Amino acid sequence: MQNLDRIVQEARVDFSATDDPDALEQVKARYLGKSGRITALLKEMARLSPEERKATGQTINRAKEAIENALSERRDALRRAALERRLAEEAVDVTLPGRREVQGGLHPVTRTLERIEALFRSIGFEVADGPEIEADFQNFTALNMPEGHPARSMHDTFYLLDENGAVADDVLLRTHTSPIQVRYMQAHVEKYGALETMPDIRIIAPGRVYRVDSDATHSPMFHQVEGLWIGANVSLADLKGVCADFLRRFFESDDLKVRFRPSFFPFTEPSAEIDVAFMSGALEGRWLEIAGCGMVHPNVLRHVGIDPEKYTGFAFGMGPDRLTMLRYGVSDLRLFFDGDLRFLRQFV
Ligand code: 2U9
Repeated sequence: MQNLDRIVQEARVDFSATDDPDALEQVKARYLGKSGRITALLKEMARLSPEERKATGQTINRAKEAIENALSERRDALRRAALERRLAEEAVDVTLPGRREVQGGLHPVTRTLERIEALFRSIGFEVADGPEIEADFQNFTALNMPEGHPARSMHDTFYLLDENGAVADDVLLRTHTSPIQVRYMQAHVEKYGALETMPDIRIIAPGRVYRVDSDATHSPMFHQVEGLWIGANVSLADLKGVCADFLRRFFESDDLKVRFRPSFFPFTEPSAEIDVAFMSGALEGRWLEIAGCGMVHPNVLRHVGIDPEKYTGFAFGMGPDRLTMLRYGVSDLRLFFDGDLRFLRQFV
């Protein structure tokens, strides 16, 4: 069957000339499909005698098998070639150096804030929060700083513009975290004011504050943590105990010297500065001003609707930026806020 050998030979040539698997299936149809050449030969066998049909059938089937084998070899060859192409394309150079995981870390001031919060939580204080854009009442008036008070001047305070672009003198960036406590006290009075007695207020108020001030020890944005304890019998002795105990735990120094030096703040009376002295280390024996404190002024209590004849309380305030400078020996406050990673990475 000369003719059949030629067909098989042609199929082999056609298969090897085809590089695409889909096209290969179409080439296959030309030989083995419904109207393919082999199928046509098988159909023609109807005209043969039974003896001829048997012999011819065997020969055609051998040719068909040969074509099927050639087809499956070509399919395998194309599959292997595709796989090899993919492997070459997706090759990974395992000798390249790995990409290092970038190690992040908390900002040193955040660490100080978290430490302060944990220490106060451990003695039953709640951590309160509030808006950085404040109203005049909560930032100044309620804190016994009435109109005309120097702290309200535009030299000291960032005011915001109203919708006409004019300075809105009743909207400002909070200059201390005290308005957090004012708002907390107002909400507390709202909640318990109608009762015979109200539960104690025991909170700290950490956060960012803003003043028009900038040099090595002042930044226009800085942090404060203030604290407040209001109750029926809260005294100056409680103030001294809580503050001294906190400072000894914060600086991890049982023999830290703590002294209270009379001072003045509009929102407390009496008021005091708190100084500490370390008994060892680079700053040994030097008194450092570390915080301010006092008994909450009766006017402040009245402003939020608390009767100063029934309740008293103490407040304190400190600068966590300065505490961080002391703890890590940093001399310029601005380094904390420049975002220079060479500086910040030292604390990771
Ligand atoms: C209310 C009543 C009183 C908070 C207080 C200070 C004293 C104080 C400074 C320390 C360094 C601010 O961070 S600093 O610059 N603060 O000296 N702060 S008493 O008094 C309050 C707060 C809220 C309702």
